[in-house]
Amino acid sequence: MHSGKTSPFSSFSPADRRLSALYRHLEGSSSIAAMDSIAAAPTSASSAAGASVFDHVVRGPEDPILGVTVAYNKDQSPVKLNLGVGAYRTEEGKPLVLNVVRRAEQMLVNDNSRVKEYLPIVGLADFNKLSAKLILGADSPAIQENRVTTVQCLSGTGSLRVGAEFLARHYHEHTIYIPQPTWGNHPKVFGFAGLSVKSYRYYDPATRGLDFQGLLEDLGSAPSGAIVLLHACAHNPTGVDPTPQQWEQIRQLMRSKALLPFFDSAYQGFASGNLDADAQSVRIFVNDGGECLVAQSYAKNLGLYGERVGALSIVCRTADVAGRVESQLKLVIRPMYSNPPLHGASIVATILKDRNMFQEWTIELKAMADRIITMRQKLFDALCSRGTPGDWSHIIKQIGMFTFTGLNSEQVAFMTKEYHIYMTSDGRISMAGLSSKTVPHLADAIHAAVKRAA
Ligand code: PGU
Repeated sequence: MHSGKTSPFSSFSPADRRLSALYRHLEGSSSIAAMDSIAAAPTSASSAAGASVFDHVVRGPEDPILGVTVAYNKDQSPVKLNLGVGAYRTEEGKPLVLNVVRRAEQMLVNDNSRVKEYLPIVGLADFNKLSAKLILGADSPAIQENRVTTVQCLSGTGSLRVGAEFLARHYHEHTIYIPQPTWGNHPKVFGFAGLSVKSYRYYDPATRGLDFQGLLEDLGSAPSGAIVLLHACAHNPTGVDPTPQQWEQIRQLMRSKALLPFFDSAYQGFASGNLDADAQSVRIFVNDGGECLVAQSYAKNLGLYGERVGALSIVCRTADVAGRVESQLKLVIRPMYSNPPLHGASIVATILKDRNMFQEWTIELKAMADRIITMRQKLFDALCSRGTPGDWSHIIKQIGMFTFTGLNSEQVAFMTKEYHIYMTSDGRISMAGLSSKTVPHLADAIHAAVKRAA
């Protein structure tokens, strides 16, 4: 703790220790002001007529990612462009519902034998089995040996949170290392679950590539048994992934120190366009027989964003352990949301269990990944043709949904104000929100922002 500063949670009950842990993690960072406004202590109970018992509640800040869409929606300009949230758009700038998803939904609606009963606490059995196969591979020894427990959760975020809550209750080491930088919600998801969040070096702004040495050093000096969050592919926000050789080195180091891998797989299929290739990082860890956690999201790769479909798998040493772990996951889930929603998981199960529909999905997925790659090339070419100062080759080297442009928060603010282009203040742009029509506008904005600072 900083001297003389007490946590706003210090006078709270033990039940608020989670907030306190998160406060300590964030203290000294710019997020601390935000945390103060998440939970300010009440001054006095209000009983006077007319006064609200919530008078002490301060307005919280907008979310750094989802808040970009809020600001975008308020802008009246016809040229406005939202490159904030990682959500796929077509060449026409429209949200996309995959054909295969429409087809699955039709089948579900036409099937009058379907009912709306509650799912079990762990969700739809078919969905869970097929999700584990999708990420671990159909021939995974861990699946064949029944050592994997999979529970359906509320998309990627819910899967991470359920995994974090389980670890906070049942794992001996409460420190989780997350990459620097990472998806902005990670520290909050893990901190609110009661884990202590630390970071490991990941991205080198000088090379705009992986700080592999820094990563190895930081994980090498982590306490034995610590949890390590790894982005399975298409690292958010940097678009920088380790090579297969580097993954192997990371695996060796982590296994030698008994560090526990927790994979976040939010973009399987979006990095390379191939579902198996994008799962390789996870599979090399599972194939050595060791244990790990994997959070999967179907938001991006099946375009099921708002349906909130995801899964948490915990790969264990033995089937017996996996059974006991599952029994405890149920105790985490039951008081949180009782059991997960039916519709989205039914769509996914319908597609994954039908050979033709699965095939159709892979084609549509590849088309989305390819369009993003084309946008990278177009933006790169547009900046080259404008002679924009600087090396922009990282735009075509980076992987997945985002480009981490290297633009600073002032340049981003300028682009928003003058060009109505919305993006996160760390300079991340969602390439999936770009189209051939909007590339020139973005290139003009980047060019002006860079020239202005130069
Ligand atoms: N993990 C990573 C690495 C992500 O990028 C995201 C989504 C998630 C998990 C959570 O996705 P679910 O929708 O819960 O499955 N990140 C996007 C979407 C907006 C957001 O922040 O939730 C993004 O723009 O970073």
